[in-house]
Amino acid sequence: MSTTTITRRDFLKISGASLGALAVGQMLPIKVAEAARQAGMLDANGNGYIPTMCEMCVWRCGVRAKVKDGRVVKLEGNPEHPHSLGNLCARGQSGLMNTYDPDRVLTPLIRVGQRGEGKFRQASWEEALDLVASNMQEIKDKYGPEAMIFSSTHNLSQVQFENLLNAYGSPNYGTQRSLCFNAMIVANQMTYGMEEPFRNYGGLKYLILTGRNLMEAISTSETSILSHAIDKGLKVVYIDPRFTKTAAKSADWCAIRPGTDLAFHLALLNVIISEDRYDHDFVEKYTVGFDQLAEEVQPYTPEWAAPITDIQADVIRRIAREFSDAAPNALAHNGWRTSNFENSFQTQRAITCLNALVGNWGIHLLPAAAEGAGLGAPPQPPYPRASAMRMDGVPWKYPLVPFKLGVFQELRDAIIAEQPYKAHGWFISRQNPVQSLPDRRKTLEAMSKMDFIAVVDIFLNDTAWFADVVLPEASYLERYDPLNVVGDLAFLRQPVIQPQGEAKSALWIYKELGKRLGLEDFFQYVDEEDYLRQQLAPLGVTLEEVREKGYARMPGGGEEGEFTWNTPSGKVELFSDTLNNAGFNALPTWEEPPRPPAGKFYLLTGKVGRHTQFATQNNQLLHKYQDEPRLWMNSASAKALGLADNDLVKVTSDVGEANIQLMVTEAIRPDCVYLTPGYGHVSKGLTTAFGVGASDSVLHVTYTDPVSGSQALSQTFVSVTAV
Ligand SMILES: Nc1nc2c(c(=O)[nH]1)N[C@H]1C(S)=C(S)[C@@H](COP(=O)(O)OP(=O)(O)OC[C@H]3O[C@@H](n4cnc5c(=O)[nH]c(N)nc54)[C@H](O)[C@@H]3O)O[C@H]1N2
Ligand SMILES: Nc1nc2c(c(=O)[nH]1)N[C@H]1C(S)=C(S)[C@@H](COP(=O)(O)OP(=O)(O)OC[C@H]3O[C@@H](n4cnc5c(=O)[nH]c(N)nc54)[C@H](O)[C@@H]3O)O[C@H]1N2
Ligand code: SF4
Ligand SMILES: [Mo]
Repeated sequence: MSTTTITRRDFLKISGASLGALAVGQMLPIKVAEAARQAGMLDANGNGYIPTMCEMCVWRCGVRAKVKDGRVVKLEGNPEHPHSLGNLCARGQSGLMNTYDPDRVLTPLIRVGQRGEGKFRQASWEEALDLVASNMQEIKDKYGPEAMIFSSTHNLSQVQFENLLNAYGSPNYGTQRSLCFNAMIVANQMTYGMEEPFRNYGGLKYLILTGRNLMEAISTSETSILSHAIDKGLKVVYIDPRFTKTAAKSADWCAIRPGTDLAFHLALLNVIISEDRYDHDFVEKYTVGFDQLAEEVQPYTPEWAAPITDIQADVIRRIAREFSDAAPNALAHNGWRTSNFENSFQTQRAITCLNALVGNWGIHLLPAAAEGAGLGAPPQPPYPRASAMRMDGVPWKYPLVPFKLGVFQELRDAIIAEQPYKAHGWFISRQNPVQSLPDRRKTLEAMSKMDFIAVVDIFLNDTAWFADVVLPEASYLERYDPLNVVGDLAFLRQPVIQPQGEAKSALWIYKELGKRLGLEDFFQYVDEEDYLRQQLAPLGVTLEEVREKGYARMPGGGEEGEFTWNTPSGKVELFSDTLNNAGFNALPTWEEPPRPPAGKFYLLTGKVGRHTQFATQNNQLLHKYQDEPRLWMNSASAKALGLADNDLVKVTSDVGEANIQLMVTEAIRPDCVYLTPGYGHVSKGLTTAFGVGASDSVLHVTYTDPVSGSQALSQTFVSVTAV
């Protein structure tokens, strides 16, 4: 067992019951407390509300944190935040338990046992930072900066993490994007010349959701807008092999065969074109390649698609007609992860074409605002040129994948293969690749090849468990982060309590590492507050003013020019020359997905409303209210296998196996099983989550779409047997 950090009793001593003995407000950051008092947010005893932002998922809803006697006692929604509109989801409300989790890492840790044994000793920041920096410098000197891998998942201080890796000079950067939405982004870029248009639900009458489980896989404002729109009569067609909470709120649920969403959408295109139901005006003025598309989809009739998708031909035809009848108030949602198959990219392309045919641009699809434009930034010199090729194959193997997206799973596999060269170090921040990459065995193998691994997290997560040094970040209620721009507002994350233990902000950690690596010119901010002041400079507001409301208004946009799509033709590209020139299908074309051999099931994954990814299972409140995960199996399949509800079963894929209890249900196709992601943690430093459930990442085989670099999780097939 680990000799980590601080015991539960120590924790209570510093943060819990004994706090009553402290002077009131003593645990509040002094400047924040001063400003809050002056603004009348805190009473004379230091109790009241401080505005900040949630970080329990990427939506970063506005929060009003209720503080009492120097502790956060409740989190409420900030009504002025456009994401939450005054509400917080179950995860957001439970956020204080992440901050007060007895498993928090509160001092830097240095490994003392074997890697993966979980034995660490506490260390000072000085020692831990020196150790990380000297290893990074040694790797750079011996093997070049490319031998150091960096990886992190979307967060507000990521801009400075990227600053560190770019200044250091490594081209090897892994993010969650290729595990998540590469197919959607690259398809949108090919058709529209932008990453993701904004979806406007105002006046929308008909919506097709393809594997976008918005009622559980929450996108705060969109989830609530959708919910209200359904109440007001929006008709939703939901396509998912599983009956989810979104299916329950939809007019139609089509239990599609996994991986065949492309056939369904091609058939919709076929009906709309062959029955002359498309918006001629929009197609002629604003698209290229319609004739080629019309020819391409000719064979894809509903009768052709029915046996492939298991959706009846008359249902497909009805949906196509209803969809086009509702034009332009019809929308095919581009989803994020669609079918989770290698052909998802073509499905995404088909979805973009469908939207063009009903002419919903400018009404239900709008260009998204540029992120963060208008804020100031610390000055810095240009980055050194990274001369080595990227290990993830961008662009030499994946010519259309933007550098920013990358192909993380390929990077991991290249580390194992030591191709095109050998990597020696890995710096991971705010990410849990041991859980989030498919095929855990491979991820652990890649980690075992490293001379050195450093992790920045708030917990000893499953990846930190295998690290040499763990650097503890202050929790989101204890730190500043760079501003977050949402629409025309820039929101502030400010500490509502002092960091516990020795935890520090990521802005501080990266700057300290930069200093030790001789890269101080890239980190020209004195501290977090100075960083924010530099960001706010062009806005003409002071940090003190922003603290009070929790946000600043961005300067009004300039004159809006006429909109054109940023594609080579300046139009919506139904036929894409870019795809053609790169040797890929320029039109959405049928690509047959693999099917499970007899006796095997498709293994489905998908979010649940009360957890975020692999990060919240240790939260004691969320843990209490979320049922322990079981493997969903259709009752007919269970019967055929002689299995009953709650039986312990063994799930076996080509790369791993896991034992888990069965949940017999009608809510899934007979040829599929489903497992909630985020369980089966390996770190014993997560004392609440450890030993609960099983990990689907152990089972997932690594498949990658050659066009977008997206992984394809539903392509993993498993057998299920009684234990
Ligand atoms: N509560 C909560 N909300 C979240 C998150 C979270 O962790 N927790 N994560 C956020 C993130 S990062 C993301 S990317 C989004 C993801 O949100 P979604 O895009 O909705 O993704 P998932 O929940 O992964 O999968 C959605 C559905 O796809 C279905 N599916 C699997 N294979 C197929 C197929 O072949 N065809 C079709 N049509 N459906 C299929 C699954 O059964 C599942 O119900 O959610 C975001 N919101
Ligand atoms: N099997 C399976 N695999 C999947 C998915 C799936 O549905 N099933 N979903 C995919 C998707 S859509 C995505 S986006 C990826 C996500 O994959 P990851 O990005 O790897 O997963 P997260 O769980 O978001 O990792 C976040 C880490 O940040 C830590 N953390 C939380 N708060 C803080 C903080 O304030 N500071 C710091 N430094 N750390 C913090 C948490 O402890 C956690 O270790 O996974 C992908 N992989
Ligand atoms: S959706 Fe929930 S977890 Fe995500 S930021 Fe909003 S309140 Fe927090
Ligand atoms: Mo994601």
